[in-house]
Amino acid sequence: MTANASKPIRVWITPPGPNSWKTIFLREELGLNYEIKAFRFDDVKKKPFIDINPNGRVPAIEDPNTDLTLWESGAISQYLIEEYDLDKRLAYTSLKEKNLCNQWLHFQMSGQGPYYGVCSWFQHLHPEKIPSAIERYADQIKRVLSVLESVLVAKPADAQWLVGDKMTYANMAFVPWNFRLSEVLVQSWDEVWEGTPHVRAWHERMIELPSWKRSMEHRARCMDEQGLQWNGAPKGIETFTDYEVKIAAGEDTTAKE
Ligand SMILES: N[C@@H](CCC(=O)N[C@@H](CS)C(=O)NCC(=O)O)C(=O)O
Repeated sequence: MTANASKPIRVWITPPGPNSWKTIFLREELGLNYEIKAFRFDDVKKKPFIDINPNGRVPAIEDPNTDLTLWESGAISQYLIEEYDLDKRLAYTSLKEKNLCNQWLHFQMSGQGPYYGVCSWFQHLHPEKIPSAIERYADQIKRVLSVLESVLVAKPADAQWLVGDKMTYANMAFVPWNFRLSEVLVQSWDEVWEGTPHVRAWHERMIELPSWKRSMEHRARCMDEQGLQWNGAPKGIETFTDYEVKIAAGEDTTAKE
């Protein structure tokens, strides 16, 4: 049973980056009452948003039902599960499974998100191309994927989830960054999953969910409203390479991360 929020929970997002979509995905899967407050990436370190999150990063939420303002997507996931997923459809209450979900969420927050984010930065947005930096973080991504693979491969064929035998919020947390792997590594969809077929199958099961599809429809709409293409580049710029040239020339400071 989901205890629905009687007043909509406000979710502050900038549409291009992946972290906000972790929160939206969970809300969609729980069927929660929420509203998106989308604003431009250029304003992430400005008022009014820094009054919500002094760290100037999205997502952040304001829940009028509990009078709580919260930032850091991992903390938001745990709050939503605690407060609204009453029968723990996407979590466990048993000591072992509950803590293992927590472990995977921490791994996602400290191991997946930052490495993918930094790789993407050096790959696309850093004004100089530094191959050793790109290689370092691309290798870290491959390592994170291989950790996931080693766990999923050992699970029974009909229960390939990180913890127990069902999808939990911990699995869902990995989806938004893995969804961007082709862009981050600049490789085809088949190439990014080389050597990690169980991670690929796990990821592809989750992106087939209606809740993920709805989340991506919201992203498409928010990007469109801000004049951005799906990859984060402003409309009118043909390729990401052209966008990189503009960034390097200092013509665009709205780098999307
Ligand atoms: N650990 C944070 C990371 C959030 C984060 O880095 N969000 C990006 C967008 S995906 C952002 O707001 N970046 C702003 C900036 O780089 O100044 C979380 O998971 O909530």
